[in-house]
Amino acid sequence: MTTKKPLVIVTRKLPEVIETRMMELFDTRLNDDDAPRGREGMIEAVKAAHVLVPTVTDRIDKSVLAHANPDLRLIANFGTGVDHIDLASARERGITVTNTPGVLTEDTADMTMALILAVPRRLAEGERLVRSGKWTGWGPTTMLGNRIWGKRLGIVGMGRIGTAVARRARGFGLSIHYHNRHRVAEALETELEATYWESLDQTLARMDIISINCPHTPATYHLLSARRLKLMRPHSYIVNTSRGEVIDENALTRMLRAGDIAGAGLDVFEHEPAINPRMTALDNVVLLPHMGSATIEGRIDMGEKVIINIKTFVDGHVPPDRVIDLYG
Ligand code: 8YV
Repeated sequence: MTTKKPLVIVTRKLPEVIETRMMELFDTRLNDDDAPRGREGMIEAVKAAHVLVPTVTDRIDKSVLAHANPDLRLIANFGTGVDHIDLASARERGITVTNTPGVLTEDTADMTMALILAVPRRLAEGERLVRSGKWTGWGPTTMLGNRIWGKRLGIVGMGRIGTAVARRARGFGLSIHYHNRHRVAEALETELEATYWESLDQTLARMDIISINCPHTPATYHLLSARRLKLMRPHSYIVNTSRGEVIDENALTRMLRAGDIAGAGLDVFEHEPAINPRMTALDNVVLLPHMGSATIEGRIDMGEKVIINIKTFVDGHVPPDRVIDLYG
């Protein structure tokens, strides 16, 4: 660091208590109008900052980092996923990257569970019907959805969030199945009465509901490819609160339109905020604007993690949430 108080550039508006604390601790430049900076804005930011605090809406690729100030030493991401940051380029430039794991696990798992309930039970469709004024009253065969209790939930990615989803889902009578790079600890499998599936193809072919809870990495881009999606059974549902890029969204849209799977609950999209208009036209989907972790408590916890990461780093220590580039 060249100055005692490093110049910290924050790309989006954060909760007030976090911004206030940052202003006290660092020479902080905020974004009061909260407009995403875009590529040119990001270039300007990396040219000036000693510490950059970006979010998922900032693309920090090789070409942006090529403009980085040599004193840019830390990218303290406000969020857990770091797929918008070119970790290899950051490493080459000696820039440390940190994230905010753990504090958004429970909130994201809640939203995942909400989608697991909402899609088979047609929650959003029912709400639209009431608001439309076209509801003519109760009927024994109207608005029938599918029972959740007793069905098989297949969790793809049994990390913190996947595990938290499993704990909730058990309370709703779902049986827990999972696919993961590694089998989880036996004690956890026992607690969750979870069945491990080594083959993703087999998982997709045998489940009633699939929940995507793995991160987006080069290895998981389009993990749910057109071929794999076709393995899912026509009565099955898919929920995604991870990253849109994990699913081939066009292939999923085609399958939903054709009735090749029963429905989808999506909080994330491949080209956010753009969404395939064919997807938004469908009734058998529940679509949310990337709000899985959007609670005020969660955002404050995330901000506190960012502050701790910056402070620790500036004080000359290894920050607690340093991201290790597994693909580097
Ligand atoms: C965040 C998320 O809101 O932390 C993540 O990876 O996906 C979200 O829940 C967002 O990414 C903040 O940058």
